Amino acid sequence: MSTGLRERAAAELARTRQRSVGLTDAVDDDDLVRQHSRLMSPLVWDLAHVGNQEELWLVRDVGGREPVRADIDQLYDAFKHPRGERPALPLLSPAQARAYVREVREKVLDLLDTVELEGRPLVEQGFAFGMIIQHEQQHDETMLATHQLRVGEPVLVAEPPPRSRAIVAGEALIPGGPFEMGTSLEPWALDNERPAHPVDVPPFFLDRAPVTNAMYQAFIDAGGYGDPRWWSADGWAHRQEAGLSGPAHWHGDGTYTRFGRREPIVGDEPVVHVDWYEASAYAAWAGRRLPTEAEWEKAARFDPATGRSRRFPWGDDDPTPEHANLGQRHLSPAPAGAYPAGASPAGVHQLMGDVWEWTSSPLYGYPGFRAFPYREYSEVFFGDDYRVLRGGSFGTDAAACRGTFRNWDYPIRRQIFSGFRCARDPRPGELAD
Ligand code: AVJ
Ligand code: FE
Repeated sequence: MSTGLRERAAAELARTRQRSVGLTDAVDDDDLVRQHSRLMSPLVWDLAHVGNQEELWLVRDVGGREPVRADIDQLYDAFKHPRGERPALPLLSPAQARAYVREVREKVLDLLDTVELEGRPLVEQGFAFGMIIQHEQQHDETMLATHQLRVGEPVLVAEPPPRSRAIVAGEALIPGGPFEMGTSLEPWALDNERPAHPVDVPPFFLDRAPVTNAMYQAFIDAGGYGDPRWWSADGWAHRQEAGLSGPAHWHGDGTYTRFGRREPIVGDEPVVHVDWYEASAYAAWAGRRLPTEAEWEKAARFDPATGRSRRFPWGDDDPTPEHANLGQRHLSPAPAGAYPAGASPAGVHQLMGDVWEWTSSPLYGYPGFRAFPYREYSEVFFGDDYRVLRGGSFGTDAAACRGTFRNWDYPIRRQIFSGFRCARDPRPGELAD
């Protein structure tokens, strides 16, 4: 690994830790050890879990060093204890967790300068460091979701998102034909994004912006939550059992609560905190459907000028604040039209950032998938139980998101920053010229 890569890894580790510290220093110790929702861990669990994964992979495996705290591995193994059980475990206290993650990090920075990094797939191009940076960033988004569920005085502050700078409405035609899905080259891509493979995607239309709060309100006003015609059988059963009447955190009077602040709903911002059933019901009501995962990725990556799949809708450059609402710079999605520089060649906006976008697809491995470096990152989740989300949210860091990145959750979940956009097939004769 070159000096450049080592420096980049060190810088990304430091930048990431700053966010973890910000999210955990924002509340007091009582708040850190408390469970704000059965769906979430206490924040102090996330913090020590991040340190434990870093210890397992970087200190012990890559570095070949002695364990820092082998006795706590099972407490922070996400598969040993479901989230609901975590507050009752003999967890490290906030002070102990902070000291633990600092000690692990010191060892990692020490070994990063000197460790042999050739000849092992785990370390080639700094993969293990990239994996651990992304893991911490993923938990930073999880911790942000916990903050959204937390009851109490607001503690997080950020600049408001940029205003709309372009009118973005209607749909774009994505041309039919094969494109390359996934990646074999992106150095820090995770196992489920690999390998690159051709997929034939027939022509389809995709919304140029995510579905907004005003659009979603029209579905509510039209009685969408009371009409089983728009819902699948499972979706309708869940809507009734859970008593859903609108997105999570909406109060039904034109306001919602964001990170402890009750505010008027902004009509042109993408709707967030809807589950897959709600997104699918909206689409059915609108005479549309959710895009498949392959359609979403083709819209986000395919460059018709060259026939090549790029890293992002705007090209191969890493995201900047001009391209996308990522990285917790803002504490909400930005209005449709806020990121003209991030649009795709076909004129599809805000595919990256703002809200995770539900697709119709369940999570499976690509042809030729190989679990790496551990089955529990993604392979154990393959199957029909989960749906794939794409594109990242305002809470997702650029290091943990790209055109190939795949997220997933159960179709009933909406504690994540989940929204959607709609697609449709061409009507008969519509594309004939
Ligand atoms: C890829 C976001 C579904 O948070 O459950 C974190 C990421 N994996 N620690 C999750 C993850 C292990 C994962 N998601
Ligand atoms: Fe984890």
